[in-house]
Amino acid sequence: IHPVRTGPVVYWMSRDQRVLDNWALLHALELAVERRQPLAVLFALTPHFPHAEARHYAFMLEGLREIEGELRQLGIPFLLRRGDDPGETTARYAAEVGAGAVVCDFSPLRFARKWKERVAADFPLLEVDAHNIVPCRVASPKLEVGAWTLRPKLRRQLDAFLVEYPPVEAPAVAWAPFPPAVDWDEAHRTMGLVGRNSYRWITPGPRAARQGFRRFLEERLAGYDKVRNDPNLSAQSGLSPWLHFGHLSAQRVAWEARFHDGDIAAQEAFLDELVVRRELSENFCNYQPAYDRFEGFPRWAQASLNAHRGDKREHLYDEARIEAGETEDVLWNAAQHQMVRTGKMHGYLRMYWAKKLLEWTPSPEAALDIGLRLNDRYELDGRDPNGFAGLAWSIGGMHDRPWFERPIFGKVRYMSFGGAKRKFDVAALVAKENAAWEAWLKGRSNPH
Ligand code: FAD
Ligand code: FO1
Repeated sequence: IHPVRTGPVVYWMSRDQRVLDNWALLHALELAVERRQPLAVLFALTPHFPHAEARHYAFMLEGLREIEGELRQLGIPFLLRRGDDPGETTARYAAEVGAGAVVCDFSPLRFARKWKERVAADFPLLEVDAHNIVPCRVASPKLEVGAWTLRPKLRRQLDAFLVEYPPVEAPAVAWAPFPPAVDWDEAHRTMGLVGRNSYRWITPGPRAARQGFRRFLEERLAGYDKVRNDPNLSAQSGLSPWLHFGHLSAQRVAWEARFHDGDIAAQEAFLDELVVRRELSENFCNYQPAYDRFEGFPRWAQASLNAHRGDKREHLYDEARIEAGETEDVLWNAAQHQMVRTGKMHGYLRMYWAKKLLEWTPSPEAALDIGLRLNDRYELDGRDPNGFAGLAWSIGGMHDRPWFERPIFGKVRYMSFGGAKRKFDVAALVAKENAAWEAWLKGRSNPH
């Protein structure tokens, strides 16, 4: 670990892509002011982000463009540097400007840790958990078994961390000379991106994220607890893409939702998802090195799935057929098409969708691999700890308890078509999605 040196401060932004409500940026600013140094914000863009597709990059770059503008108003330069390895890119930039310290945000994912090791080898690197309300390592020092073990720990610490953010102020020492503005058209071109954000239902960037959250708070939070599991209703918040890219701070969302007048049961249910479930996913990826493998499942689930490896599978589909959404299960196909078409599958369907993969593939390993690949390729909020935890929950009983033993699943909780029919109007969902899918396919083959 290198002590902070004399030299400019660099905030290496990666996961928390926003100016307001960002503890990592606030810390970098504080350091710069304290040491009478200028501050720059760097984003190290890699074309090799695992499973990221052009439409994810387009969404992200539009958000970054807004961020560059906000920073310029504060007199803070924003640099977009491209390179295969963000750790290398950042170390190179830090050397170029003679950085005294690099501040970065937190991610529990393997590749992000490796990037950081590269920077920390040569520079003082200060990591600030700007993504979680109770910082991941403070919330718990170990892998938690389930929401029931993490929840009381978070409750005890929440009042200390769920606070209002201070404002972001311009640094005292200006960066000179101020670097030229980013050429965003060139950035899109070099990443091979054609056009801008292609999602019709969501606008990228912190401003749209704050507006989207406000609308949810005023119009849809009441009743969330009762209807969030019905995929025919737009009852979920729709915040996950903005939370994933850091356009919106979970702490801001929790702070405002907690003090919003109205439906207490709805508030509690929403905060349980946003705070407990989300931070449980971070805990899983941070403390379970095998967060994307069978070996990361709890021991009872591994043993039980092992005992059922030889069970007969009624249908075995190859990945292409699964990806095309051409199985015998109309609900599953609708869920898959919803994900491919919109980049966001409803939360209830995600569980059903992942569990079916266990029935239709030769092994739990194959189910997990295909599930992660499709989730990350198609979900706008994919490539996130929530995805790793969601798949490990569905296929491997992570954060769940053993259920009654049955074929293939062993003691891992099972979900059936019949169960879905009892919860919501499956026929209506399938009809609606099929119509939307046909229209979408037509639009793709004839864009004009
Ligand atoms: P809301 O219901 O409005 O919830 C608000 C926020 O709470 C979400 O944005 C999210 O941050 C958090 N949250 C809600 N449910 C969960 C949950 N089960 N676990 C952790 N956090 C939760 N979420 C992702 O963000 N990215 C993924 O790639 C992802 N993949 C999943 C895969 C599977 C198989 C499963 C079962 C779940 C997955 N989830 C994932 C979790 C959850 O389904 C989504 O976060 C949620 O549907 C997003 O929609 P929303 O923002 O409208 O949710
Ligand atoms: N972060 C980066 O620092 N550089 C990137 O090039 C980058 C690309 C990217 C693409 C898709 C996506 O979903 C996220 C992306 N991120 C990128 C941000 C990313 O969320 C976090 O750095 C990781 O999730 C770490 O947890």
